[in-house]
This record gives sequence, structure tokens and C-alpha cells, in this order.
Amino acid sequence: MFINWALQEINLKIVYYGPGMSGKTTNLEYIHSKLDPSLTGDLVSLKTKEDRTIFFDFMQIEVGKIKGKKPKFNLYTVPGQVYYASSRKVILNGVDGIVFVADSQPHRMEANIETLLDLESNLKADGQSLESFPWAIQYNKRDLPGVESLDVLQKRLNFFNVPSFEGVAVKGDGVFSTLKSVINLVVQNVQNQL
Ligand SMILES: Nc1nc2c(ncn2[C@@H]2O[C@H](COP(=O)(O)OP(=O)(O)OP(=O)(O)O)[C@@H](O)[C@H]2O)c(=O)[nH]1
Ligand SMILES: [Mg+2]
Repeated sequence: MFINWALQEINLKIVYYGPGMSGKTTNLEYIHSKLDPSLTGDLVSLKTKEDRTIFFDFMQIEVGKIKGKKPKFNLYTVPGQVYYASSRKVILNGVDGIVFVADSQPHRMEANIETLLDLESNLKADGQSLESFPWAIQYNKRDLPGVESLDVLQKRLNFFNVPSFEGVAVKGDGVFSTLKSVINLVVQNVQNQL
């Protein structure tokens, strides 16, 4: 959280985290396409020619007020590919809330778990932990045939019982419910700190 007292603005950072190709960038693209342009800035995407995120995606949204201050939510995605570990660490710096975008396909279960562990170790290095952090899970790609059951996904990934949502990010399903849930968790957390 960063407060600009002169402008009475609170800057809050939400990071979309998850394994490669789980749909993090697709979530931001959908959000950006649906919100009124007067409330959002540009969507900045740094990607390879194969559309893989190379450093991050970024957009900003303004919503409502918290104790008289204007909150600005800065949304980022990390690059999921294994070898961008150091970028993920940098992007997490100062994070206020996390959306973990899991891939529902059975062959991506190990990648989901590995990435959750990578997230937890990055948070730990910063004195935080998933156990007591505002975060939610989106089980994405529910439209694909043969996806893992919700029950199995919940048991293997949602060990702290955080809010979870089914998603089909390419169609926008679950995208705003996930975002709203994390914004609510972040706002609750921030109100306690102001
Ligand atoms: N079938 C299906 N495909 C999806 C869904 N969401 C995203 N995709 C596709 O999955 C691919 C990867 O999506 P991205 O949003 O680029 O994934 P990412 O998590 O940002 O990937 P990295 O940047 O490499 O970490 C793209 O081809 C998307 O169109 C979904 O809900 N269903
Ligand atoms: Mg991406």
C-alpha cells in the first residue's frame, strides 16, 4: 500500500499469480475490455511474439472510496514460465492482494502446486504468508474437456480455504467475481490499517 496524502489517494497492488498459460493475462484483458475507460488506464503488456508474458501486464482501476480516500487498484500479472522466477519476485514487492489463477487441466496440477509453493516462498522472504494474506483462487479453463473435479482442486490447492471461483477467462466467466472478492479482502485489510 502506498498513500499519497497530498492527493488523498491509496495505491493498492493486486497481483495475478499462477503457472504458465493458466490465463492470467486473459483475466486482465477481459477486465480492461469491460470497464469504462474513464476508470482505467491503458493495459500495458510486455509479451513475446508467442503472447507469453515476458515481465508483467499492468492496468489501474479507480473504485469508490475508503475512509474518504480514493483507492487506485494496480493490477499486475506475473510471467508464469518457470525461468522468470526473479521477475515474479520483483513484481510481488509491496503486494496487497493476490489472485491465484490455477489451470484446471489434470496435467497442470503439478505446475499449479509448484507455483503455489514458489508464491509462498516469495511471500515468506518478505515476512508474509499465504495463511494470513488476502488472496483468492480462480480455477480457470473450466470449459475444457476432462478438467479436474472441483473437489480435487479444492483439496490439493485450497489448503487455507480462501474464496475460490470457477473461471472461463476467455469468455469472462468468473473474472469479475474473482476480482471483486480480492478487492473486498484487500479493502477489509486496509481499513484495519488506516
Ligand atoms: N480454453 C480456455 N483457454 C483459455 C482460458 N483462459 C485462457 N485461455 C488460453 O490460454 C492461453 C494462455 O493464456 P494467457 O492469459 O496468456 O496465460 P498466462 O497465464 O498469462 O501465461 P504466461 O504469461 O505465460 O504466464 C491463451 O491461448 C488463452 O486464450 C479458458 O478459460 N479456457
Ligand atoms: Mg501472461
